[in-house]
Parts: sequence; C-alpha cells; structure tokens
Amino acid sequence: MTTDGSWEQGRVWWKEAVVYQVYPRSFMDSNGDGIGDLQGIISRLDYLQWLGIDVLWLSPVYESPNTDNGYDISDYRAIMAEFGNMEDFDCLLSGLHERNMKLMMDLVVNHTSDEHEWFRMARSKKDSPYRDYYIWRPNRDGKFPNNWASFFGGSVWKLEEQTNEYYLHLFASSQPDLNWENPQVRNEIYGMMRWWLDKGVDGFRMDVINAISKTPGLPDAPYTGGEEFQWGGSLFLSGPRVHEYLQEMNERVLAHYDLMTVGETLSVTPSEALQYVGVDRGELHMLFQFELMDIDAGAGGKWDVRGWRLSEFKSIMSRWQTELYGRGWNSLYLNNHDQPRVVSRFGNDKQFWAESAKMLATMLHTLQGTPFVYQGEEIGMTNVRFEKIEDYRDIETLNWYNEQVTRLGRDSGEALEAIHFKGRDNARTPLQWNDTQNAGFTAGVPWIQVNSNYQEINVEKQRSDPHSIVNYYRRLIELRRNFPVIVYGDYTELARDDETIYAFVRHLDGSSLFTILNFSAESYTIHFTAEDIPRIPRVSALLISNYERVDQALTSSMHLRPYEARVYMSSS
Ligand code: ISL
Ligand code: CA
Repeated sequence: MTTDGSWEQGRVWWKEAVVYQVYPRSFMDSNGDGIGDLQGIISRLDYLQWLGIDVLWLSPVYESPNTDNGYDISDYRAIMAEFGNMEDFDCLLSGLHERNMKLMMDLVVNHTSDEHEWFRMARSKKDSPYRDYYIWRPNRDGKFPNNWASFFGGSVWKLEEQTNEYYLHLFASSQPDLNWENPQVRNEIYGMMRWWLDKGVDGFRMDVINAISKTPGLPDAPYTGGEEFQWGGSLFLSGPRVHEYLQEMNERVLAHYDLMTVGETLSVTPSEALQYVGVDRGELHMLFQFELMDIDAGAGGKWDVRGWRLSEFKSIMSRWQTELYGRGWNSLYLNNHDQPRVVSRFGNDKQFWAESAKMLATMLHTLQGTPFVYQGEEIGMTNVRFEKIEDYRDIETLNWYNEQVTRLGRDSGEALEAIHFKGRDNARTPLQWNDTQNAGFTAGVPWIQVNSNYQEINVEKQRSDPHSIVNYYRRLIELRRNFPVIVYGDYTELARDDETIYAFVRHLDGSSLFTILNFSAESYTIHFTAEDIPRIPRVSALLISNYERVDQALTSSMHLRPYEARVYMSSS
C-alpha cells in the first residue's frame, strides 16, 4: 500500500517528531539527595533542545511510595515529593513549550499503589463505595482464586486479612489492579486525564494499557510447565472489552485535544496492533510492540536468554513496517527503562562500541515510524555489571533473584549473569553527564551506582567531538526534518535472507532513501540478487554514514566494514 502524493494531507506533528524518554530518578539531581528530580530536568532542557528532540516522555512523577519507581501511584494529581512539587512541574512544562518541545506524561491506570486513597478505603470494608474499584475474590480454604503468575513473581493474588478476601495484582502486591468494568473507575480516570490535558500536557504513554480488560470469571491459565503459577497473558492481554474502553476513552477525552498517544501493549502482533492504532479505529496513535524486545527470550521467558539470527530480527521489523504502512503508525524503540541498553544487547559495547551504537541509531531514525530515544542511548551508554545483588534496586530483578537463588537454590553467579544481561537496572544507572564524581549526576550519594565507565562515556566529552555518538544522533534527528521520505516513505526490504546485512529502501513521490547496515563485527561484502538490484536507487548521494571515509558508490555489490551504516538519498 502506498500513500504517495497524499502524504501532505496526512501530515501530523507526532509522526514527524522524535521523542526522548526521561526516567526522572536517574536523569539529573538538582539538590544533592542522590535522586534525579524535576529541577534537574529543567536544568538540562537546553541540552535536549540542542539534541533536537521534539517531545519529552516523562516516566511517572506522580506521588508514589516507589516500590516500582513511580509505576505505583498513590495520587494521580500530585507530584512525588522526591521529585519536587507542582510548581516545578509547571515550570518544566512551560520550559519545554518555550523551547517548542512537548511533554508526554506516563499514564499508569491498569493499577494504582496500595497506598492510593481508593485502595485504602476499599481494603478496609467489603461495603466501602471504593471496594469495587479493585478486583476481589473470597478466600476459599486458603486457595488462590486462580493460578495466574504475577509479572514480578508468585501469585497475582494477595490475601487482605481485614476482610479475608484476595485482591488481584498483575505486578507487585503493592500494585492492585483497577476494576475497569466499574464505570465509576473509568470516569475517575478520564477526569484525571482531562485535568492534566487542561494543564497543557501534550500526550500520554499508557502503561500496560492492553491489560485493563480481564476475561470474565478469571479462569485458570493453561498449564505450560512445572511451576506453581502460570502465565495468564491470554486471559488478560487484549481482553474482551479493551477496545470498547479505549474507544470510550477516546470519545470522552482524547478526541478533544491535539495530543499524542502511545500504548504499551505486550504480546501484540501487527494485525492485532491495527485494532489499536488503525486510522479508523478511534483508539490510539501508536503502540510499543514487544516482538523485538522478546527476540532473545527463550522458552523460560526474559531471563532465559537465547541467541537470535538477523533474519528473525529483520522479519519482525519488516512485518511491522509493511503491515502498518498507510493503515496505522509505528513507534520505533530499541530500549527503555525496562530493557537492557541497546548497544550492549544488539550491538557491540567493546571493540565497536561507537560504530555499533551509530549503526543502530541509523536504523532507528530511518525506518518508518516515530523514533523514541531513551536517555543515555544518545551517548551509547552500556549495560552495567554490579558484582553484588545488594547493588541492584529493581523490584523485578530482586524478586527474581530471590526466587531463583534463595528459594530454588540456583547458583548465584549464574543468576547474576542473567541480570547483567537482562536486568532493568541496566537502563536505570544515572545519566553520565561528565567525568567528575558520580558522572555529574549528583553531588550526593546516588540512589543506584553510576556505571563505572562514565569517564569514557559521557555527554560533555561527546558534545565537543563532531564524530561522537551524540553528534551523530543530532544529525539523524535533523535529517528527519529535512527529508519527508524518512517520515512518510514506504518500505521495501532487500537481501532478506542475509544474516549479516540489513538493507531497506524507502520511497516517497520522487525521492528514495536507501539504508544499509552491517550487523556484525566483521567486514562483509554483500552481492545483491538479480531480484534486488532493480530496487537499488540509481544516482544516489551518501547522506550519512558512521565511518569517516566512504568512497564507494551505491552498487550491486558492496563492501561494509564492521557495523558500518550508510544512508543514500536520491531524488528525481
Ligand atoms: O519489564 C518488563 C520485562 O522486564 C516487562 O514485563 C514490564 O513489566 C512490562 O513491560 C510492563 O511495564 C510497565 O509496567 C510495569 C512497570 O514496572 C514498568 O516499568 C512499565 O514500563 C508496571 O507498571
Ligand atoms: Ca534530588
């Protein structure tokens, strides 16, 4: 499908934007308590403007007891004291708007904190008007109401002693799930969303939004293996009423504002995605897919790391690129606060650190969709390897380690190895601003240790180096503004079966963009097939590359150095 000729009618700011995710706890500390905060972000707005980003996505800053770093909200209309206050927030919002940037808030409405007023009232009495804001089941002989496993280990059920009933929590027990079947809950949430939008925020990233509708009756999940609790995704992801709720939310809230929405949706395929982001669906603008993030997960889930082939990686990307083209819109992301650092995961954070970080950036910024850059990615921040479990902070990581090592008796070195590769704290070490103590993040003791490589990898060092990763990101972001083909062009993959090279062409009206990426640490020569050769644009000029000397023209066979990336452009 193509939109050639009509793309100018379909122009929208959020398709043309580059988003930058800030994880506030780890971005910049302004007052020396070791915790990043709103004033810290404000002090770095000029940096973000210099980088060229359009939208800042702020991970949660609402009041929270922080069992899951703000993803457990106790008051949706207040700012977490550690981060500042509402005045600071307003100042951040106006600081962004003055610089022509927008603010996207994180919206966490699958669950609240157990310290939220609603839950405090709900838990004490069965006849509380708030009881039905959450999901309860009677205690029958001390047996869990069903066999679902929580994302963070154990059962999804916790017994509330005061009333002798269980409540449901897909995540930590301090994160009780809201009962979306209750229209009052939905009203409260819509009212809260309008309140933030009326304040001037420009959009929402919706946390696990496809988990809000659970299968009625909450039946047992199918048995898939020896463990006590089973993965119940098929019974609560993309559940029976999820589209009804999102359409209602759209009608009641979203449609009345000029905003940007992104749903975090686990286990969604491209065809299911079209039900959320299809242009005629009246739901969301885009979603975060997990197929790429799950590529290295084995049968045992995320911690059971498996190898992957480039052809699998490319086929995931290509399916999303082609199935959504002209029908919906893609988001593009390679890491976030829940995922390992992209250069360590899909690149090479040793010998070809800069080359591979830039190669991955080239892919991110030249595919079809809206790119999301996670803080620190733009300087090639890497995974961290803490030697002791005590240095980790993430609830998911700590729960998993305890279960594996303490309960199941697994070797602790082996568990740490998996954590070094997959743990969420890889993404949560403080942003490395300069080579002074604590990487310039804090004058105090950071809440989580700084990655020990901050003297080599930091913003200050890279800003002044024209060949640095950060300056490469800056150029890529700028290209997007100058060449509509990058935003609106269609997509064709070349050399599909090649296990070393990812190559694709984008077309829009008379323009073509050709991206070729070497995903390996070896030099490699690709010979395009007779079928592919006619797809290679003629008379092309090199637009950007991660190697300084590129003297080759675009031809039917090309030699690429380790992790080399090139983008060519032709226009008639
Ligand atoms: O982090 C994950 C894998 O390590 C995911 O399973 C993650 O829990 C899932 O993507 C949902 O994430 C979101 O909701 C969670 C929160 O902990 C995450 O930080 C958030 O991005 C609960 O609110
Ligand atoms: Ca602080």
